[in-house]
Amino acid sequence: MAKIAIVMGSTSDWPTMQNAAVMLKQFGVEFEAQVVSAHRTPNLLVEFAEQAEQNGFCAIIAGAGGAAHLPGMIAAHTHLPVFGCPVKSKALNGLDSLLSIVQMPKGVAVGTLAIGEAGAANAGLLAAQVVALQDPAVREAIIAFRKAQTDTVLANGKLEL
Ligand code: RP5
Repeated sequence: MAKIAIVMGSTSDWPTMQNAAVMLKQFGVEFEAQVVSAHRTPNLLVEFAEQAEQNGFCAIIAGAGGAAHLPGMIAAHTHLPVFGCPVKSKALNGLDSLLSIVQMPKGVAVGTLAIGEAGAANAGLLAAQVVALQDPAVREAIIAFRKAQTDTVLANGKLEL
């Protein structure tokens, strides 16, 4: 089965990025998570991105905060789909992370998710949807998850005082 890579700029991003991992695990999608920093380990970034496909990954989830160059730089070194997760920064609440990730130049694509935990979880969901294109078990798991979510909302949607 194709694996998903989850990379992040720092161990401090893991509480956010583990939401992507939880989502992938829920759908039975294999993943590996590791720290790869655009600024602190630039050579590792290039090595990781260039070897990602031959290492069995079919998509990459990349999360970073502040001057969040990781997703864009990874996308620059691979043709695999890259999903960028803006991690909430202390100084600017993640707006800096979002703008750093989303404003890619034409010709190098990063699919940018929302700031914080919801974005990371949705990156996991999107990556699972990529895997589901080739994997019927993952496809069924995603369809069941979406149905259960809808049923829960419909069952609890009536509000009273
Ligand atoms: C970024 O700087 C990381 O992605 C992290 O969000 C932020 C802060 O990193 P630490 O100083 O907590 O290691 O590169």
